[in-house]
Amino acid sequence: MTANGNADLVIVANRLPVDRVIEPDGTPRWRRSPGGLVSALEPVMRVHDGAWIGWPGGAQEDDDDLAPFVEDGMQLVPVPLSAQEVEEFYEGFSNGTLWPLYHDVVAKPLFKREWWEAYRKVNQRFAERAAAVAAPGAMVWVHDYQLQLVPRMLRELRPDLRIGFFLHIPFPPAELFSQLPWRRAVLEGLLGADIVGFHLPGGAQNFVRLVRQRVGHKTHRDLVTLPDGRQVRAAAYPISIDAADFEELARSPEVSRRAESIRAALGHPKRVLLGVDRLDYTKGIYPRLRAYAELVADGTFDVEDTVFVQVATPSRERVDEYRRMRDEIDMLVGRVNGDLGKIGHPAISYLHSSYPREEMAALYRAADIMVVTPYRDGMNLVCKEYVACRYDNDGALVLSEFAGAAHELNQAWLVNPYDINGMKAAIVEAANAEPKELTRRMKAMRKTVREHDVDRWATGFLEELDAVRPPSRRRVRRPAI
Ligand code: ADQ
Repeated sequence: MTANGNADLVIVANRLPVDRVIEPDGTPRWRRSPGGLVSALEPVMRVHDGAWIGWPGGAQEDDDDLAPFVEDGMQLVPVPLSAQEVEEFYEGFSNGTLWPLYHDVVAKPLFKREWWEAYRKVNQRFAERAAAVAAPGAMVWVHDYQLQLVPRMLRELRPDLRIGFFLHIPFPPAELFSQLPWRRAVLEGLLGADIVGFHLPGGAQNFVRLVRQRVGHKTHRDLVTLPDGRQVRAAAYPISIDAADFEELARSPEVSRRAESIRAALGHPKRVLLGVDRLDYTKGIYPRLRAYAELVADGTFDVEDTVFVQVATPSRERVDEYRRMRDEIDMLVGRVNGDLGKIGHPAISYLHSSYPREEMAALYRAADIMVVTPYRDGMNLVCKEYVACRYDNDGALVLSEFAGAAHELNQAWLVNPYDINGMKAAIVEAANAEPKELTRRMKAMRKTVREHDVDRWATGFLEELDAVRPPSRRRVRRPAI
């Protein structure tokens, strides 16, 4: 179907929606890794005869056979990375430079010239694969901070395409972005797209302002006009979850039973607080647990009837900053439980595991208060998942005002994660809220999450991209893959 360059819709993302696993006998196999993005895009991919281009994970040797293949009706095109590219493009420039820079410099970004070279080289490889599989005039949707140069590189190869880009993390203000030695190249990379999407209007405004200041193009509101007359639109498309699906899962008898057994295993506490995050320094896990520990230490909460369950899945463990942060949190939890826990009643139940969706839904059902306190987060889907699972309109959400989701879920108890006393006060208020108050807030948040689901996000973006006038189909160069 699409191996000859016939895909009408091409998704270009850092990762493929499958992982390459090696069987005990040494045979490689593909295992589906369904995430929100793939389930949202799957239906449109089928309608459009779609292809998905991405890194299959791991480091590939030159002789690894990574030919395109078809999985569940989707053409999957692996982009291999060498061990050095994983280190320099992925762990280095993507996660050691861009991730901290785009998240308020919560950690210090490292600017290394060899990382930038690897980033350019890998982005070029992604662009070439996309150019090879896209049909004439196709829509190509490029995702996230690892691939910001792809839109321009792709347009140079295939000016006939309609190209969209979506950034899943915040786009920083000019004062921070301007630190990047390669700032102009990144802005020009993004300007290769017809539509550049962000979670929030603020991200789009930061981008347009930077383009005006640093590239010198004309801008008007959300539109950039390039010297050749082409226009680029920068706008907000807040991502979401499959709310109906999560709710259905939460209502299932298995999940209800599992939620009860989680509470039983915790000793039938009066109150369960929950945090669920990738172990990342942007997520504000440390100040949240400190705030909670202070509430236990001063007697506001008693470990005999209250527990904080913190699920923190390790990620990016080869990046120094992540290893350091994991050690710090591990130490804090050890100290808090040592000082404040009682036999059979830890103050914090701390878990590094990754769970299937059913277990996540059961955890959300088991929790009275969900505490989501990132220092900065593009959107944050965990809080939306919690809301989707609270079909009884109960449960409280304590949410950082620096998560993109705070713009939609403003009935949550909004907190500043840098203000420990403020966080403590909000947690206590949420814990003591009247059922009527909880219902009022949760009902409003549930309406938002139901009405703005991930399907609306994906189709909304693609409809606008589809409406972009296809450029002339001159100079179609399609390199072989
Ligand atoms: P993330 O930083 O990964 O995403 P988030 O939006 O919260 O953050 O998504 C995490 C996802 O992983 C959720 O669907 C959650 O259920 C799941 N998850 C977390 N811990 C888990 C565990 N232990 N087991 C199983 N599943 C777990 C980036 C940006 C966000 C943005 C998203 C989407 O940083 O700001 O919302 O992309 O654009």
